[in-house]
Amino acid sequence: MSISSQDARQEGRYSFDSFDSQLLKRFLKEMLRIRVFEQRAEELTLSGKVVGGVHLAIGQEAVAVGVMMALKEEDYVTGPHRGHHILIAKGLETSKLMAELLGKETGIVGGRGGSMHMADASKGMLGVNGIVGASIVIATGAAFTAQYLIRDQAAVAFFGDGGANKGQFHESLNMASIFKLPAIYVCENNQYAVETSVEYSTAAEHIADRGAGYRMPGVIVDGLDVLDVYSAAKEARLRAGSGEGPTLIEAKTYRFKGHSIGDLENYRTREEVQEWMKNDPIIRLKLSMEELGLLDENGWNAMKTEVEQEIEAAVQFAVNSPEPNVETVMDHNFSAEVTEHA
Ligand SMILES: Cc1ncc(C[n+]2csc(CCOP(=O)(O)OP(=O)(O)O)c2C)c(N)n1
Repeated sequence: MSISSQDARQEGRYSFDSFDSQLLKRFLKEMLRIRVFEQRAEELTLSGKVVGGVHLAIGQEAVAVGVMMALKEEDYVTGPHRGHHILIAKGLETSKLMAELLGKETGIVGGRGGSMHMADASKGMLGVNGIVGASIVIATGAAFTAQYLIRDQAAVAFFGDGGANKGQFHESLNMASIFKLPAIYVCENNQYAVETSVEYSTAAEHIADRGAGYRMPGVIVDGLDVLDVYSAAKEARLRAGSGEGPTLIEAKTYRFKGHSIGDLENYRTREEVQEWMKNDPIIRLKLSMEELGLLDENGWNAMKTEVEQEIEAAVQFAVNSPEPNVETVMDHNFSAEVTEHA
């Protein structure tokens, strides 16, 4: 099910006029950076240069960008296995992310994590990871830390509709609510968990409806509309910062590509994919900006060229970087100290 931005505007959830053109250009450029990064990541994977599994978020760019633009830089973020869009929107360098994909020494975690295990705690990015549901628990812990240390920080968990059906979701939302933690739970409902559709796996009509069970707002946004996502995230961040507690945001979105590269996609029709692609979040914002005279052909081409050059430089950096030194292969994998209990 899709909710169009037309609906969002008619319902008065946001007004296009309240956004200045510079901010709109930033939304557009950030989404484009993610898209081009992902397209190159796909090519590199198909040509055998990438180590490990890769899950693309092409189509889901608006969720990460909309949420991140509403946050403070120091806020904590966690994400699931499908996380390139989240990492880029959080401000991690595309060159280090690309090098990590290729398993290189210069990668964001020294080439040890690959696509599914990237992090940079110095930037509040506590990591994406391959355990479905884990991002929810880690962000809840981070929100607890922020509250305990009386820091003006919020913690955001991104997870999929599959993640929302794990026990961790329920335990975390309950705890966050009773403690009024500064947490924001962002469910990227891209309609499938591997091959299982959300209609089959999920009893609730909307995952957002579960917010009521934990006495927190459950907000549905059009996940293909960056401004709708941003508006809801801004409100959630205000709630978190003013001690009102957590918010659950369900972004109705779609992954335009398969679950991972190589997925045969037998579980959905081409027509269904094409229908959703008509709402491509990048094209939609571009067209709206053009209609309003905020972007012209030259502006768009200049933006595209700049983004393509950045990502091409990231690819070159990654390709030309050294492999990790085999002597150090065990470093950073295990805790240096283990406390033994009797
Ligand atoms: C705890 C756990 N169970 C199962 C898996 C296998 N698995 C990997 S991705 C995935 C589906 C996740 O779906 P969703 O949360 O909707 O995210 P999406 O892939 O749609 O982005 C599953 C079941 C896993 N990685 N971790």
